[in-house]
Amino acid sequence: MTSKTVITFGTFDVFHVGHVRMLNRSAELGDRLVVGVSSDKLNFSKKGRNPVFSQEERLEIVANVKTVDVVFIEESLEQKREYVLEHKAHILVMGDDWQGKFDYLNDICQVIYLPRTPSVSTTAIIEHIVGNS
Ligand code: C2G
Repeated sequence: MTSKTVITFGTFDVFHVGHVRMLNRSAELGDRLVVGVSSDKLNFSKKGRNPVFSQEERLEIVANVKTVDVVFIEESLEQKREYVLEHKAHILVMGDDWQGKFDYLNDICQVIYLPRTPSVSTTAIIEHIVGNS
């Protein structure tokens, strides 16, 4: 039996339980989990604000999750095909907020969207802290 590599992507800023569950559920789908952590620049271009934690800090946090085998910095959303090929991934996992967006990669890997953990988000955590300060 050949071993299966799973790849997933995210910013993982202000790391929370929704993040760790997504990583663990992704890992269960294969034998090796590779994670692309969005660069600060990519995050700024998507969300219009800098992440709370720098890309080096976010990379270090994700690398220390038990189920994660390999981490790298994701520089651009458009490079998904290169990343999948470079890491020889069999399965691409994304949260279901990206439903359908990466189906075009079906020719090189299986594309799976997993449901997000409800009621937890980096934005809500930041708002909570600000509101209570
Ligand atoms: N997540 C989750 N439940 C939440 C919040 C996040 O399952 N309540 C998942 C997301 O679906 C994603 C991962 O945790 O799979 C990381 O979340 P984000 O950092 O919000 O990811 P995002 O900024 O959407 O980055 O190439 C795409 C980007 O890198 C994705």
